[in-house]
Amino acid sequence: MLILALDLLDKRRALEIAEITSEYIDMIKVNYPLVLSAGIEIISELSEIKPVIADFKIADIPYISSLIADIAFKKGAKAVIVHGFVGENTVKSVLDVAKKYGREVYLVIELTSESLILEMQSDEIIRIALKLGCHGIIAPATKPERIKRAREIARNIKIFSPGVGIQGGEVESVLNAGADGIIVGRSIYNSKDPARIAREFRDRIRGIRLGY
Ligand code: NUP
Repeated sequence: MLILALDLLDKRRALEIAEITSEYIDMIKVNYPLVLSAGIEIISELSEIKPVIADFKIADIPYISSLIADIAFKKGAKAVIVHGFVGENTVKSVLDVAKKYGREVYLVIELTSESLILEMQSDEIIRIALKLGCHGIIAPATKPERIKRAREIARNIKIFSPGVGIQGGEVESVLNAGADGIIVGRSIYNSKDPARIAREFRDRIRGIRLGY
């Protein structure tokens, strides 16, 4: 599974990159930079091209978190990303909204960048994801050993990993550690030929899946 992280600020360029890579990607992840500059409607527009994950890293009190998730789902997002460190009540409030819409919730277990406190808590966050029935977790491609550990604890949950490419994560080590999908942004959209790079990532993923 290849997820495009579309962190562009220009709406037209974002839609263009989504279109030209759509053949090779499975989902599009949006984050604050694009949504704050292009407006929330971008979720609906991109959803016409590929399913959208709203990476709002929701980390607020349950009431506010459920409002944020509700807006994302109303605009058509297939999934939202929530910070696991907020604990069960907030995660549950988002899951309740997701159920209403038949959508998905992913928990960040720890960041690709330094995240000292999270590193001490990530096993517990995985347990929350399992206990409450989240659809998956976001685990760092820059720390394949953490993905491996997550896979050991959570056999039946999706693991998506950002941090491949510019941040140093490698497709092979991430997928071999047990991730189901990689999230790639700058390596694709900042390249001279985004469609070709997306296709290359797609082919590498397929190659690993087939054991080449
Ligand atoms: O731990 C995380 N690291 C990370 O980079 C959790 C994330 N959600 N991300 C997101 O993945 C980040 O916000 C960005 O949207 C994308 C990585 O983009 P790039 O480094 O491939 O350009």
